[in-house]
Amino acid sequence: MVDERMPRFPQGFRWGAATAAFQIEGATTADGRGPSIWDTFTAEPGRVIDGSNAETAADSYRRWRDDIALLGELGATDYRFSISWPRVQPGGSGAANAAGLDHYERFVDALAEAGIAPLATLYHWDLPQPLEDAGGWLVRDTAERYAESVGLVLDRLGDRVGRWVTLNEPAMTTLEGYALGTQAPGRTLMLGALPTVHHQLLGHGLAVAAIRAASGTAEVGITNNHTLVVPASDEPADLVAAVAFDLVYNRIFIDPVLTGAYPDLSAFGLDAFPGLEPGDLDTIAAPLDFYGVNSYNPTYVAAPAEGSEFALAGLPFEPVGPPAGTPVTGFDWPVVPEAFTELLVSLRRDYGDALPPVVITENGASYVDEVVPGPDGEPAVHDVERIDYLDGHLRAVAAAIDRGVDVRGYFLWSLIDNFEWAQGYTQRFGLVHVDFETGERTRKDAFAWYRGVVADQRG
Ligand code: IFM
Repeated sequence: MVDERMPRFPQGFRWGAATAAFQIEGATTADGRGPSIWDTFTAEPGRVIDGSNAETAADSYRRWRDDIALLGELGATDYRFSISWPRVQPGGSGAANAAGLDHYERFVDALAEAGIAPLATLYHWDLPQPLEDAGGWLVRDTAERYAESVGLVLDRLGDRVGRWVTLNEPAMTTLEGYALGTQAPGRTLMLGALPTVHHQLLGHGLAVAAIRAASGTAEVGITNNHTLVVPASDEPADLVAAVAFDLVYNRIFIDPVLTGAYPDLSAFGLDAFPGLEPGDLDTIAAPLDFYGVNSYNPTYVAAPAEGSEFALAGLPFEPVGPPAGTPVTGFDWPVVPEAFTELLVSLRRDYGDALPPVVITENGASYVDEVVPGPDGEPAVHDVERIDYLDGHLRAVAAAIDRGVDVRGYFLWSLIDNFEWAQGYTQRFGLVHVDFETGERTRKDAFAWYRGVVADQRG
């Protein structure tokens, strides 16, 4: 158990928690909300491991006051949440849905009353289904439609929200959603998914322009998911495989944003990035106020084993398990806090001054959490492993700051248990346990632990 005092973070460091609309809100048909690709995906048999859907989830569309009260109790300075595109513009084009915007306006106003700063994500995977029917992120028009929806949000909330994240983890949309088909919209296009990289990043650039045009003071960034790529051995084939994996997982999503160029993809037989048109890179590389990093674990990569699904798909790499004895989370993700430090230091090393101040927009761990009677008979969750994970990873952030990385904030994933995409309700990341039958919230021990850290750091 953790006992050493946490190092001091810089003055003004932001302490938050994060969630996403589809994962917590439920109420998928309330107030004119339209269908999203995740409603469609979850309705297809076999897509979600426990056969569940997010029709109720954590019921936060109705219980949002409870969520804000939890944030207040936690002492959080900030809350990262996402705005559901299908609530705001149900068909993905055309007029705004006033009732959807009313909801977020009430929500943001209540956050302000509680003294909590909003960090609003404008796209966290819930693409309106009609846009997917028209080609989804494979087509350029979706970038334009996205920018239009951002304009509708800005018209209503631009005077209330001071910080925006354009996209959450475009890598997952491309790799899991369009290449492997393990997430919505469930396409299995392998390298054919690459245009979705460019169209998402173009949407990001157009959204940045819209935000700049709407406000001279608003701050904007993108959130990418990053993993430290570790070759499985020193064998040249594994080293080459690790470089290739790094390209498609990390670099194609960060290089254009920070350097205005895609990395060389000749290892994948490509001489130009699919979908790229003249002028796009200038739009994509517009200066940002912060760079959002989501990271949970390193990835160990080897050359594809003969006959493996990766080899058969023509991919030059294969992710493999961590070294024996490495602790893992409920998701089987390796717990290696030092890798988090290395990742942050490598971003600073590789991008230098092109890297804006970093905000950790997600980090956390899922475990099997059991509600048990506490000493006073009240329900309790003793999530010792999560506390260890969080403690180690916060210290890893502090170590990166010590080594010169400008990190300005930490958003713990997640405030409450929620719908974990294709894993349904089998993976719990929350500081607060949610009974998905009744909606009842139970603070886990990690909640009190994080509250203590925040109180200590905020003085
Ligand atoms: O739940 C997700 C979140 O939506 C995006 N980042 C990773 C989290 C944990 O898998």
